[in-house]
Amino acid sequence: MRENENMWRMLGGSLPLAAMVLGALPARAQQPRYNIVYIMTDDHTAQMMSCYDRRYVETPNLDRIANDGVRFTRSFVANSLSGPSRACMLTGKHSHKNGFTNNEHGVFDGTQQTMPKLMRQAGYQTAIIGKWHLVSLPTGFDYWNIVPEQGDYYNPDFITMKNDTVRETGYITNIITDKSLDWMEHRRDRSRPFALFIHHKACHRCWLPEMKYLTAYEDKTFPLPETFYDDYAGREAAAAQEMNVDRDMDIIYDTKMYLPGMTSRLSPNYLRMIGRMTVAEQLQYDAVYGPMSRAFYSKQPKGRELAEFKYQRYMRDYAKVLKSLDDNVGRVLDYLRDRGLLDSTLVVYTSDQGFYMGEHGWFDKRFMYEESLNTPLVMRLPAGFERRGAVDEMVQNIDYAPTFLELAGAPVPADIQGRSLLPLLKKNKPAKKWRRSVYYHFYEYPAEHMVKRHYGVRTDRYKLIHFYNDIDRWELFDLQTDPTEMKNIYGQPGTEKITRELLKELKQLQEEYDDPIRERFPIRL
Ligand code: SGN
Ligand code: CA
Repeated sequence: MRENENMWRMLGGSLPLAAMVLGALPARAQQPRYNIVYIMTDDHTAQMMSCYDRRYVETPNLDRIANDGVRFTRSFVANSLSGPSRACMLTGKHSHKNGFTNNEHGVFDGTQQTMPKLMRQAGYQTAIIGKWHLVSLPTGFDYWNIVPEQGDYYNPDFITMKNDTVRETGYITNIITDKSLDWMEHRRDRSRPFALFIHHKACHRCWLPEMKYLTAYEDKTFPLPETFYDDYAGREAAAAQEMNVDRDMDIIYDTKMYLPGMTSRLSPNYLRMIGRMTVAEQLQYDAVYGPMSRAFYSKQPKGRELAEFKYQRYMRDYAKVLKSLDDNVGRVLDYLRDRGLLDSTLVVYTSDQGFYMGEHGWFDKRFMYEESLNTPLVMRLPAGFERRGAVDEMVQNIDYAPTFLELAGAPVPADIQGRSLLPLLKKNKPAKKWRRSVYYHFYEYPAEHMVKRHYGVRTDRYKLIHFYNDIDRWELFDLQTDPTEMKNIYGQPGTEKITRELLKELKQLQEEYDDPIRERFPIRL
């Protein structure tokens, strides 16, 4: 490991010392060259991460990142869906600018400017391993090895840079990590800094566990969220969705209650996915889910009993998948520690969006409500960055691109819409000047889960949302008095002033980000 980390360690990881010693080197070498390890999961939500929420699970390795570094408490996405979120991250731009507004009809235009391309121009090596989900093949990476579409949990296929599809043996979270460690250890050029993007499938639907965790959490009963039996009063779009744990979870596909010969709407997907297991794996799997299924069908629970049964199954399976993920994040941290790379590396852990764990009765994401507007974000900072603990400034996934570019010493093009987070991270105190609101726009409708199109603004205390297309409804929430967003106060007496202020803010954001939707729904103040 004779490489830049040794230079960094020689300098004691100290910025002033590094600057002094590097003074004699050419311009680009004068800035310490930090590596970036960006780990992104799929559908992992802050409620299921113990450094954010202690009610449900323990995630000791994810918490290591937060404990040694920072934990963002107001970390948002721009469009709560996989492909769009990934496109925002890669470009630093909102969906209407990067062109990938929804999973169903989107094809990412890989000829556009992206952060990995700019990192390469700045001398970085770039690699991405795991879920990609942007339809076109990756551009801007020196190395990539991705899973087709959503990928598979068991013995998954990977697409290679030669565009071959290769079936691998094992559980996807382990394989993605093996490949990532292998790239860092054997495949990269150690004379140059790197940016490695580790993109997991975990914990996407339908939450299929690794063999060694098949029985984990089976003796745990998870508390029901207080909004589980939400009646959606005053929130018409919330009432129209199809992502209700009770009504919309498929008993075979989602909760895995299957006996041979049974069918359901999504059972073909389920049989295809579990059909990838080896015979030995299938026997192990059936030994756990078989007896559970027989007990379920002999009992035939109904009404609330069935709803809560589905909720428990959902929580348990999701938590099992998360256990493998947490182990594998630990492997990456251990590798960086053992190779002496931690002081020269920014480690980022996030998800493509948050998720509902039964809140409002839901699974899935999409809505601008808190659980899915939020996404977990923790970072372990390289030497020279002093911020620690909770970071309460509002950040968004369009900010990652400019952050990484600034860290690489590369210019941040003016058309990037996000803001570098480095000013928040340098000193151990809140930033003096920061953004006061974030903009959100969701497009995928009509589509699976039937969440209507909407855009909106969130400030520190309030949220204003406009649902449009085949509906025209506004929602306003006071997050201070109503953190679970059960009371839409839009149009209520006494809200005139705050509504006007939020409309002004929304108008300003739509202008700043140049969202063409403002021509269709001009805001007149
Ligand atoms: C699949 C899932 C949906 C999920 C989307 C998008 N259905 O279509 O439940 O909302 O992915 O998820 S499934 O029957 O195929 O499991 S995303 O994270 O990729 O955006
Ligand atoms: Ca996702």
